[in-house]
Amino acid sequence: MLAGLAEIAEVGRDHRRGGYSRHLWQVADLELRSWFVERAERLGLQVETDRNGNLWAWWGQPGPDAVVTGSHLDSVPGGGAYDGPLGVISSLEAIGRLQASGFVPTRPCAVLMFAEEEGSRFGIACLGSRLLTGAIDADQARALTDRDGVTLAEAARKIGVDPAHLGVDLVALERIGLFIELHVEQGRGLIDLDQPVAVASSILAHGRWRLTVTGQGNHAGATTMIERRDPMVATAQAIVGVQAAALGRPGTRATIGRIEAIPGGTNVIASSVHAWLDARAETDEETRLLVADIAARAQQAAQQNGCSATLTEESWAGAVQFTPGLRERFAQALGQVPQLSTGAGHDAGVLAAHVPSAMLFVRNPTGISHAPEEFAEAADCVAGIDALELLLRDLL
Ligand code: HGY
Ligand code: MN
Ligand code: MN
Ligand code: MN
Repeated sequence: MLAGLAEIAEVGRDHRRGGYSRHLWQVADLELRSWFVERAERLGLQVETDRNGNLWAWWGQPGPDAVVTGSHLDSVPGGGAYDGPLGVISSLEAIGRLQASGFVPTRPCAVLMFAEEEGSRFGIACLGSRLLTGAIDADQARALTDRDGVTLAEAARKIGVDPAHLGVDLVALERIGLFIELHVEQGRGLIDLDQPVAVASSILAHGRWRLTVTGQGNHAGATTMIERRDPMVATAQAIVGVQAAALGRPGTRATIGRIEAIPGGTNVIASSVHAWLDARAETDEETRLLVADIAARAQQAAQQNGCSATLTEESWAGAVQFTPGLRERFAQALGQVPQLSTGAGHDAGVLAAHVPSAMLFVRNPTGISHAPEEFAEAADCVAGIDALELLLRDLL
């Protein structure tokens, strides 16, 4: 295992779910941030926090036209050890190697650690990069709430980030000449190709929606089965519809990974149910059609049970094609490296609309991600760092 991964191996371990739960500005995330600062300072890098809580570790003077590399340290609930941290650690390792070899960069360089990439606390993935680039409105972001009802503004203030300053940060953004994110692969692409490393070609369009099904809260014992308007049953049928809609549209993906019954009592027929939908497809259009299909099926399921349903968009990220010039340059510098599309979202995808961006993927032999089984062999992690170091040498 990489030394950096071993150093943080106990931070945010989730003994109930398995794996790691590292969520924005909560105990584990704050510990990881301190670790990042300490690790970067050991390399002589200057660390700063931008107005959105993203951390930048500068090798030399900040910007302009900097080569920026990095990823995130937060996780999904019960996530793996590699999604995010592998990119941050590989970036620090690659810079350490360049320094040790006496390499002198001709342009500025930074390691960037993005806040709330998974959206596990406030519901919107890539929140740090969306705020940085203005892809999310600052007022909308400030009002986001976590599961305990704490707003992003309150959480920011608590750890010393001024909520009034959250939002698009052109000064920070304009320092980035190009961005590279190394990431563990989250599917089976590199297993099938029998290769340790790939360059990313594209990211599927994806978004999150909230399905709210409303019925009539009532007593579980006193209400006959015929009398009920049970939103839990309607939601169960709607979820079967989610699967049917995606299966009927080849290449699309749709998931309900989280539901909440209100009020949530064993002997209470729920009054309403929230179910969060994650939907993805090759193109924006296909994703929209998939979601419209799901919405129609949910309406039907609600009606059959005397309930009503609404499907509300919570976030959206259009399909991304990574900067072709950069991809070609990387493919040339790295030799016979494959190019791979991904179904997972990334901060590099958000940045790609503003600055040349690229990604490297490292093989995941389990093909499983967002779960404790996510893995990368040490030799493949080293191959990833080798590739990143080579690219930094080329670009710096
Ligand atoms: O959900 C995603 O695609 C990513 O891992 N944030
Ligand atoms: Mn992830
Ligand atoms: Mn990630
Ligand atoms: Mn009672």
